[in-house]
Amino acid sequence: MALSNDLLLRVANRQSVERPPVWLMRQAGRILPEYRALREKVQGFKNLVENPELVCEVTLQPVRALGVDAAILFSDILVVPEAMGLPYQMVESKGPWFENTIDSPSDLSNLQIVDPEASLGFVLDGVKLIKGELNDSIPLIGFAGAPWTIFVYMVEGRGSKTFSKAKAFLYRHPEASHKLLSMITEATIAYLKAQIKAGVNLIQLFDSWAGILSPEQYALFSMPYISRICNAIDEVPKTVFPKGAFFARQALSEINCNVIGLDWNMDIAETKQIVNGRKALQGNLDPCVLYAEASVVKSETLKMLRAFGKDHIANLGHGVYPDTPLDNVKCFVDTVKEFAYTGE
Ligand code: 1CP
Repeated sequence: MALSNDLLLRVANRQSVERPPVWLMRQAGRILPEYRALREKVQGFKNLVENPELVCEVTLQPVRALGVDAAILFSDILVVPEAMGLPYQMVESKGPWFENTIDSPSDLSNLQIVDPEASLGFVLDGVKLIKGELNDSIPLIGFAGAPWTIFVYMVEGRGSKTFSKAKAFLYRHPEASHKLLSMITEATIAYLKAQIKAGVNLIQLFDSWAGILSPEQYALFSMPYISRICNAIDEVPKTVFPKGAFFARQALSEINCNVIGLDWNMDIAETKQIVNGRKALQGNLDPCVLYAEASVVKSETLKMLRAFGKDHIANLGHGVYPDTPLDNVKCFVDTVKEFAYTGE
């Protein structure tokens, strides 16, 4: 079905557009007063994530409030390790916590193969409700964590400063690491295919902890699994966001994805040289620019748009921080929407 605003999909498919599409990572969340109000009523993050009606409502909040060019499914990457047999809790103002973790190769036998229709139905029902409400206005982005980032949570059991547990597992148990990464990859492919069947128009892989690996480890333990997922999915365009892995840009240009997401450490001109027109690019304004005065938000956004030129999806270099002034988020979105490519 044709969408009335398909800017995002056109850029992902390398078709021409009059201006870049814009959305923000973490646009559904604490920046919006209506999200904070709902979170006060609904006790616990998981009660939100596991309720399709609320998932739909929270997904649409930033679409209404900000007029962005895409909706992103409200969920979390952690639903996959949970479906594989490691339940998580979201501890208020601390973050995720897993009661059971993968401590040794023998723990892999506790993990299950995932049937998304059976164990992640709340996400798929949410997608169907969102698609109905969006009524073919803008695309819906589905997502999952990249296998390495999910591996980190399964081994560490929470966020970390050093990630030494997860990295130690790679060095001590390379074979079991590959086995676990393969299991996560298979679960992720099934999950993303189910999201696509339910209606998402593009998928994004979040490799949030990509940057803690050495280039050599990244080539061994992350890239092959991302590539396997991209090869398994040809129904919709695919974005890969390798946070912090500036060294992976060349290899990502050569795999079967459509868009590479950049963080703010990655220089735009240098990235364009490396990628050499093979992929569209997404990003990469420093989220902290949005704490500045509106005039600075505007000038920095325009500087970014001009540096990227065409084949660009405007976004931040990572998720928007919860205490960002909402007016500045709007200023960022509006600056992109008022921009027009001139005929270079
Ligand atoms: O109510 C709250 O404030 C809880 C905060 C919150 C939110 C709003 C969490 C806990 N997850 C989410 C939603 C979420 N998570 C989305 C929604 C869609 C949107 O972007 O608007 C998405 C895409 C995610 C994905 C996610 N979860 C990632 C990858 C993206 C990234 O930011 O790098 C990661 C690493 C997580 C784990 C997670 N979930 C929540 C927190 C606080 C964390 C990170 C904790 C850590 O540092 O390890």
